[in-house]
Amino acid sequence: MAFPIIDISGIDRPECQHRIAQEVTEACKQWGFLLIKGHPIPPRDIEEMFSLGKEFFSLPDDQKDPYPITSKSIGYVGSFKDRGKDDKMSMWFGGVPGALDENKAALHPFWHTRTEKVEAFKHKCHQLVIQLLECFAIAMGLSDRHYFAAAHQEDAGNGNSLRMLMYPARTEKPPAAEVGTRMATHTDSGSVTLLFQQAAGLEVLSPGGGEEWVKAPCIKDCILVNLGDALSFWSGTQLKATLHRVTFDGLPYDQERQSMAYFGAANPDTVLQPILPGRTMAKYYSNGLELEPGITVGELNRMIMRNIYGAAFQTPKDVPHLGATTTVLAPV
Ligand SMILES: O=C(O)CCC(=O)C(=O)O
Repeated sequence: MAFPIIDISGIDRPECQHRIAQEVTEACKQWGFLLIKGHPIPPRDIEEMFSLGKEFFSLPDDQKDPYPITSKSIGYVGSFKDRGKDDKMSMWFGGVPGALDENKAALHPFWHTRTEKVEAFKHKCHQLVIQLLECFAIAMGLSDRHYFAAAHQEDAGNGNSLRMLMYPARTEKPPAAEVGTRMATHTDSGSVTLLFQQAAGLEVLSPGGGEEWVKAPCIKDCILVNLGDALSFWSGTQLKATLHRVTFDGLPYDQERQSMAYFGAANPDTVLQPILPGRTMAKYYSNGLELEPGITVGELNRMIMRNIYGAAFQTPKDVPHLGATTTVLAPV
């Protein structure tokens, strides 16, 4: 089964939309991953974001470390600090439009004059996510093609985040290369992720069954798209959220890789009631956490972020609703 590569040019034109919707949705049913070409995000905007990211990540750690990720999903996470052991750095830009300026204290000064550019890029990503969400509703035959999209307002919460990533090239093999990963195996928690890559290295669990990992292609001017658990659960698993990872085998320690993930999430108060046409659904797990119908997107997102980044994402409200299981979780 070949990795899906789909041309979405014309996605905003009614005469093309149905065909694109069918192709994109079929890929998401089989793989939960696809590459899109002919998308509306200008290459120069993507290049500019990559070059800002590169400049920032090259600053010394002792300058970046004082700005760690906060509960607003804004801030820096250094090498070997993410999921305990991942050899990569990330910079998170979470929140609604304007959140970066409102939370400047959480941002390294490098970003203070660049918040507008980052916000503008996030906005373009959000618009593309909305177009893809409309495709799913059309291809699933829902009577309202805005059914998913209407629940994804850009100004509704912290879930819409841009995360810049840098997997540094090292001169020596780090000790973590024996036991750790570059990016631990996981599924995303939101709805639609747009992944921009400058080099290959991401591995995706093949839909063929078993333990076959496939290297996601990295093709110029294409965006890798994958789905998160909220949308998969909500769709009654018609759409797939697929495990992915970056390993030291797929990306050796002496090779650099830069990527950016835009996580499009539904409004935090969206209640996830799976769409189950005539079926019952098996138990659903998101990175080891069982999801129950009725969970909100905000709760799911906090649960996942708390599991990875700890106390910064703890709120007293989470605990009674989710029950004891949430207090004994191992990091994913
Ligand atoms: O760097 C990559 O390609 C993977 C990013 C990713 O999976 C994530 O940020 O959740």
